[in-house]
Amino acid sequence: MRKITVGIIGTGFIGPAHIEAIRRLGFVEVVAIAESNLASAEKKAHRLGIPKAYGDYRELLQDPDIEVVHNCTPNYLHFQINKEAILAGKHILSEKPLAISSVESAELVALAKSKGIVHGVNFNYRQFPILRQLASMIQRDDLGHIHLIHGSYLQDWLLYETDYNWRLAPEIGGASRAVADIGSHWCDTIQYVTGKKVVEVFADLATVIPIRKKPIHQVTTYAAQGGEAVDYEDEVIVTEDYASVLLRFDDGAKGVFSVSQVSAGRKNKLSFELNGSKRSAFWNQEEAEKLWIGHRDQANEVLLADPALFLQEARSTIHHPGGHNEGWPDTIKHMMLHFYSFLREGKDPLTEQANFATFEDGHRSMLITEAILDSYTKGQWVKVKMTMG
Ligand code: SOE
Repeated sequence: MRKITVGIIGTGFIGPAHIEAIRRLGFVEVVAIAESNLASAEKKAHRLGIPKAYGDYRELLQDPDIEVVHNCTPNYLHFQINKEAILAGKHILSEKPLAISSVESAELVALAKSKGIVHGVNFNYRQFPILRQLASMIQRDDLGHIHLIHGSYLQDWLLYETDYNWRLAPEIGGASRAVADIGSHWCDTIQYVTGKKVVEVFADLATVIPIRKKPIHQVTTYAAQGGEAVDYEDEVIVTEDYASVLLRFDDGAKGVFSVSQVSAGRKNKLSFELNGSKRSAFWNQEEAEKLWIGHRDQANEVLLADPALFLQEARSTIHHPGGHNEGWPDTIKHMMLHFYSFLREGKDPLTEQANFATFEDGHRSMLITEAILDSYTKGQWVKVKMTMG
């Protein structure tokens, strides 16, 4: 069987997670990687068992053996590489944020559509099977009308002043950090599960650690926690460690979420609660196999992820019996499975619904992030623009 061929650009924290997920599919093969220089690309390719290594992503884009490109580079490179990949006729799966501004992301949506390529953004949290189950329950009106949506996304990997990563620097990570990095995931997940859109925001932001000790040499995401020995210099930080955002949804529902990367003990706690006219639901990514369902007139329940307990329409998203829990890497595998099945089945991205986040979702996410920054600057409610590229 001929395999779909892939090139991965960028192999820091997330690139290897893409590679591992792709390898679990069986019908897709990673044939090349590109890094910022040849020596490091060759070293990584050797370690990961990948045949070709490029020291310049443009060489990878010109490789006729590659059909699909994954953009796993730092944020400031997303737009340029996504654009060049589309122009080179490759299908593309990009890391979030899709670009640095909504002007750029709108251009990418329009370009991708004009070339008819398949495009995806790695908003992986919506790929938890139990969230497909919750979305189906909501579609069946099990929760009733959802009035309130609240939650948070908390991490602690930037808690200390000596914690440093390229995401802290606006020229590499973009003007927003915690909101763009993890608030974007929270909003995508909520919108996917409820089917509602965020239309207006009121935000408060804070840089809890205004001066950090920046290592003289670059540190990979999460690597500082491994106790690497490093020399530091002081750097003024302008991107936010924390944000709280009031939300208005398109059907009148209200909500609020907080994000923080300085919350000791919270490793990757994306959680939310939905309060509907019949029931409530609560979910926490760190205990992803459990869905709490709240009642007023009977004992509350906890649904464990199990295909036998899922609604028919959610069953195909879960691949193991109950108790054989799926986690974060599995969501990336599900993302790849949906993306590559779409491609393998020859579906038309212009007319057929994708069951993964596309560039349109990536662009919508950019518009929400920009509205949040704008709201904080102005100290008022700001509407999320509706432009689609
Ligand atoms: C760092 O904050 C990060 O790795 C994000 O960039 C990811 O998207 C998130 O899934 C986990 O945390």
